[in-house]
Amino acid sequence: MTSSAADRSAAPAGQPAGSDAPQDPRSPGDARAAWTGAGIVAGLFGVALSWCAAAMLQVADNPVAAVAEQTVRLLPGPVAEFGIDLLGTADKPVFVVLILLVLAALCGWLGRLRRHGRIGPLTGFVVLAAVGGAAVLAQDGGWRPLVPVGAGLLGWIGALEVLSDPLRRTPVRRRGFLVAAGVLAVGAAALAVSGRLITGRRQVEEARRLLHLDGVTVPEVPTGVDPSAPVPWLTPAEEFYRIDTAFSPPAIDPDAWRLRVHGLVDRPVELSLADLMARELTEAWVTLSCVSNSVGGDLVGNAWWSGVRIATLLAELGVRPDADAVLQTSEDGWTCLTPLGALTDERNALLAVAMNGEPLSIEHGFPVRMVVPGLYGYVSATKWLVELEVTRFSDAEGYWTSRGWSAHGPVKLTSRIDVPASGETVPAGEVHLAGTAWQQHTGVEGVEVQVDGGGWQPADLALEPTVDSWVQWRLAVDLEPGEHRVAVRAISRTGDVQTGVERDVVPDGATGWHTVTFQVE
Ligand SMILES: Nc1nc2c(c(=O)[nH]1)N[C@H]1C(S)=C(S)[C@@H](COP(=O)(O)O)O[C@H]1N2
Ligand SMILES: [Mo]
Repeated sequence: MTSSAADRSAAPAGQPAGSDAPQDPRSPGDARAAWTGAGIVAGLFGVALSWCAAAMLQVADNPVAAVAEQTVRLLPGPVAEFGIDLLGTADKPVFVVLILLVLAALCGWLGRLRRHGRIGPLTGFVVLAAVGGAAVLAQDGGWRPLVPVGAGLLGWIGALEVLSDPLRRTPVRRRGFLVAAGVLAVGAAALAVSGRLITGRRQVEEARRLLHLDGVTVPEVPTGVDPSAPVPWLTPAEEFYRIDTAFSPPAIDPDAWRLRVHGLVDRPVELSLADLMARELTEAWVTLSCVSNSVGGDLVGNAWWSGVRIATLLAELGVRPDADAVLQTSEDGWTCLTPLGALTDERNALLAVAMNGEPLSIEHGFPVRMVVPGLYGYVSATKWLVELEVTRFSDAEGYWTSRGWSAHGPVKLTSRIDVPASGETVPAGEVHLAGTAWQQHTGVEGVEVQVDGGGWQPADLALEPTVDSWVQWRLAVDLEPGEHRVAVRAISRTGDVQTGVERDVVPDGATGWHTVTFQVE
């Protein structure tokens, strides 16, 4: 073809910087931007390639998710909590975007280094890949998760080679560069989309859809429950709060799932889902709440759970007398330690397979999770459960306990005002106050409301069918126009009055009365 002099005079790639590094004579700023762009596009391409490879190999965590997860693990506890507090349930997407931005910036810089030769960007990419490799190894172990990292590295190097070629010509081949960048960007998007389509999650969604769980019944909301309560009695799975450390929730094939029960027991076992379903099924209303819920917060939900009682199972296996705890491990390596007593007494501590009459959603622990009435989730409610080890508090530690949270996590007596909301304006006359209160497995006996610092008035409670779920309360009060302040407190079935002393969520749950201030006009 028309191989020009310019072609032949193009600097052989890989030569060190110097006179042969071509510059766009019209604008050095343009050239800089083009090299930065080349780095960023190459970066995106490599990330998309690794994500697609991870999906194809059904590796649970792609390298970016693994880096995100490991970074959070390395953060000091209070910093991680501050982040979760600040961002709430959006913490994970925000963090992943942050990591991608840092990566894009680094790749842009490596792109600029490419002007001066291959060694710089090559070293940079290898270092970045090493970070990703270390993160996936810390997650999963085994060689498989390393394949996507390798694919990403090759993607970075290859894409930058392709993009740097037109930029290194004299004169620079703008068109060639733009076409190559466009093709690679579209390729990256296509890889990302196909990764999404073939990810193991889709197959597991399908298996979940086809799964029939014998004996699981749809919830019948108890009569006596307030149907017009501002917060519904039953929390649908899609609205149920979600708290976990997983950047991509484990997608577990229900057929391949096994639960290993071992440790201080006479007869360790390994159970499949079919083994579990062959046992007697227990169903119950249980409210689940998070220790990180601040006063008035919404990290709490009530559901109809179906599952197998852990107490019966443990009794069959023969628990040794020196055991006092059970260490639970999830598919993604999260752990928590539960007092043995809470799993062997009369309460319905469950290996739950269904929530509100449906198999658990992937986000909420499919195929099997724990639900223990009366304990906060961080010490009891393991999702994607794969292992139970009967042990002793002196020999084991859970994920959050090793990060400064209390080893024991009994739920505190809590009440909340759901309407009116703080800052709301309501019409004068009879004002309807309503909310929820809970102390699972102890039960709520009464709820009292205080208006503008006056005396405590008893609220009406909707019938509570079990001590393991929340109660709904309401009270109508006559209020004059102006600003009003309402506080709430609960009284437990054991006669405790909810404390007004304000404490933070760390180490074992917040205390204090929920108070709202609103306008009446
Ligand atoms: N595998 C796993 N299980 C977990 C967690 C986790 O991070 N990983 N978080 C726990 C915490 S702190 C709470 S409050 C509950 C929340 O359950 P949900 O997301 O279904 O509401 O899950 C518990 N189970
Ligand atoms: Mo939690």
